[in-house]
Amino acid sequence: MGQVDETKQLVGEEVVKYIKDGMKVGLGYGSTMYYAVKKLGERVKEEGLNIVGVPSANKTAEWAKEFGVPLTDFSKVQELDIAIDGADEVDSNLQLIKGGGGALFREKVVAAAAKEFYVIVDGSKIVNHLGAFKLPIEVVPFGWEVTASKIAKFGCEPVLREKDGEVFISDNGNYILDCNFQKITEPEKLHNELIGIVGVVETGLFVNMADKVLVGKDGKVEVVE
Ligand code: ABF
Repeated sequence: MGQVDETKQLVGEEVVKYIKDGMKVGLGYGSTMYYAVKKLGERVKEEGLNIVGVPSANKTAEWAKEFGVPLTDFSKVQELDIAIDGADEVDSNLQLIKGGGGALFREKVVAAAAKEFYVIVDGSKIVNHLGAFKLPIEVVPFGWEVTASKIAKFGCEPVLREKDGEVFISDNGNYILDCNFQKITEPEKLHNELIGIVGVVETGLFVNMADKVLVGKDGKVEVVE
C-alpha cells in the first residue's frame, strides 16, 4: 500500500473511534471514507457495535453492504448523531471544497442532517485558501449552458465533467461543472452568490459545516476544530 493510502487508512480508522453505540451515522464518499466504512464494519462484527448508517452515495452503500454496516434512510431517521466524510480542500477556517467524487449534493444533505460533522483528510488537502482544486457545482442538465455562463461571470471557466468519455451524471441525475476559481478568499460569499443562480442545485463549498477535521500526516492524526 502506498504512503498516501496508509495515511487515508490511518485517518479513516481514527474517525471511527468517535462512533458510539446507538448512533445514527452519516456516511460520506471517497477513498478515505472507504477505510472508515471498512473499519465500522469490523467494529459491528467484532464488538457488536449497534449503529445505523445513511449513505451519501450509491458507492458508499455498496461498501456498507460489503462490510456489514447496517443502513437506513431519511424516511426512517431525520436527524443523525454524526456525519463523517472526506474533502478535497480544507482551509484555515475549516471551510471545505468537496465534490471531487461527484457526490457533493447528497454529502451536503447528510452533513446538514447531523449534529456533528467530522472530516477526514490526508495532509495534502490542507490549504491556505480554497480554490486550487476546481470547485464542483451540481447543475440541472436542462439549460446547463446558460447556468454555466452565469457561473462564469463570478470568475471561472466552468467545465462539464466527463467520465470515461461520457458526460458524468450524479446519483441525482444532474451534471457537475468543475470551476477554476483559483483562489477563493470569501467562500461563504461565493457560495451564496452561486446558489442563487437558477439551475444550480448545490456547490461544493461546505461553509461553516465542519466541526472537526482529522488530518493524517507522517503516521499521525491531528484533530483540528
Ligand atoms: C468525498 O471525498 C468528496 O467530496 C471528495 O471529493 C472526496 C475526496 O476525498 P478522498 O481523497 O478521500 O477521495 O467526500
